[in-house]
Amino acid sequence: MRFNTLYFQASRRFLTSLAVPKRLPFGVLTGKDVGFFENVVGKANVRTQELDDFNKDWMNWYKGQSKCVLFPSSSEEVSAILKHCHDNKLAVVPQSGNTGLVGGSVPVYDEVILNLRRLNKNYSFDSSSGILQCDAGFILEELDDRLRTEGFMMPLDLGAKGSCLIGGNISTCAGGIRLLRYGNLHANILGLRVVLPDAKGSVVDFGSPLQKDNSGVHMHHMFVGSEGQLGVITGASILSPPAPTSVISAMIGVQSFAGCCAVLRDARRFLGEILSSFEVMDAATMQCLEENEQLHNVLTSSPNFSLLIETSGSEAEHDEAKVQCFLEYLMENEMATDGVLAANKQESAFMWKLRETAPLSITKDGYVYKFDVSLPLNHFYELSDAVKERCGDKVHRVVTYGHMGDGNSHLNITTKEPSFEVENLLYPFVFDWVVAHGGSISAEHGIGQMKRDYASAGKSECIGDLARSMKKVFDPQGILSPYKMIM
Ligand code: FAD
Ligand code: 2HG
Ligand code: ZN
Repeated sequence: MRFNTLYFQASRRFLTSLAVPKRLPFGVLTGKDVGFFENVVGKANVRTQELDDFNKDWMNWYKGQSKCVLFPSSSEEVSAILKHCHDNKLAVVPQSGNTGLVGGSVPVYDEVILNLRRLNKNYSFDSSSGILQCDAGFILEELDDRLRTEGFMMPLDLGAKGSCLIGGNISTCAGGIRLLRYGNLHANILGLRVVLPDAKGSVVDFGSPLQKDNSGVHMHHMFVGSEGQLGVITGASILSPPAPTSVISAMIGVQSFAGCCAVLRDARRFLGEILSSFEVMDAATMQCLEENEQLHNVLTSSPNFSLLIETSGSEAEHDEAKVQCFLEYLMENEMATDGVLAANKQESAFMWKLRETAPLSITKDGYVYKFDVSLPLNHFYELSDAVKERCGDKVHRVVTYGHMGDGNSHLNITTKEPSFEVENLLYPFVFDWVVAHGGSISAEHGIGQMKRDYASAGKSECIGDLARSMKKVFDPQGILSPYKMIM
């Protein structure tokens, strides 16, 4: 089997006006390579046909042309594969649940896809220390379910929890809806097993399964959020918090964004350590949920902003009294148009269904321009207003929801069809605006293919130079996930 290099052409439906980097002089997969891979992982775990699901991303924006997906089940197998790819200069893209939203998990050209979903054998948990050690291919929800049987939980939660894998979460430094309380993954990852794409396919344990370890440079943190640019994560030691025994959800209607900021300030004051989520959905989000999903707001005052808050604690009566008192304070001080406290798990689940269905509901409009930005709170919603003014009736909807408690806005602009005009209105306008207002162009989804051209926005040249030097150290042939975050 031999595939012609000239044939390869990157294909994407997103940001079509941006240039795609040329295919680099990597090797081209041969029958000999496929035979080698079959020897390493077994014939059944090498796939060379019907690869669309692996070549395409979740949003259906990017489509690579890989001719081969590998399903290793151990670090040793990953090591043998990466050593072979190093020696033959074959480019590789690590893939976990393929739920990423920036085109990072799919090939740009014909990279070999290293799918890690079979890497899910080793699992151990110490319920005294709360330290979990597991392979990187476990589904996030499965880990959470397992830990709950011992009174613990995963420190992160996100809408894609039923499909994403912990290795993918670590590689993207995924945020989600609990970050406000438990911190981002840098706070919870104690150690990582990583396989390097070097001449030995080195298997290295960075950090350790210990709470405290200052015996060297904390190199494991470099792999958290580095999107598979430096090595393939095959195992992790994670500090898991005890699961709360009392969880309370409530929704609060607010008329202005400044009012939402005041509610957040007072939520921190009233609810203190038990506040675990603070999410926002604007009126356009609610309208989209109604029109596209027939899901109706539990708040009846048709507010401009619907806030979803959650507390996680260990004393139900005490927590309920706190939340009740907080809601009464908001109403007495006319800070909220209305508020609803979930009376049971079903009501709470419905509130979260509203929030978690938002990313799906917008896709039903036709086409979505997606932004995931961090902004200081005083500029958080100003951006949405600026985009509304700029795009006017050229777009179908400007929808804003997100993790307001973390300063993370998910600004989504929908159109019926992809439009060059809208693309040119949004890019680079939004990124320039965000940088000029002290924000970050990627709060939690990463850079991938989507933001490659903007990755250096607001950063000094030195940072880019250092990142490229670092990549050379870990990935001397540059075979791991080329054309993405580090260019
Ligand atoms: P993939 O998409 O397969 O990969 C992501 C990146 O990591 C790619 O660059 C890939 O090459 C690399 N990679 C994967 N595995 C490894 C590995 N083992 N070693 C090295 N590199 C690797 N994200 C959030 O942060 N917060 C949210 O609230 C959130 N909600 C979402 C809701 C929905 C409905 C969807 C579809 C996505 C959401 N996401 C969210 C985005 C996505 O789920 C996260 O980025 C997630 O962490 C990706 O995990 P994954 O297993 O799907 O990884
Ligand atoms: C969320 O918080 C995800 O729901 C997806 O990060 C965000 O749809 C989005 O833009
Ligand atoms: Zn999010």
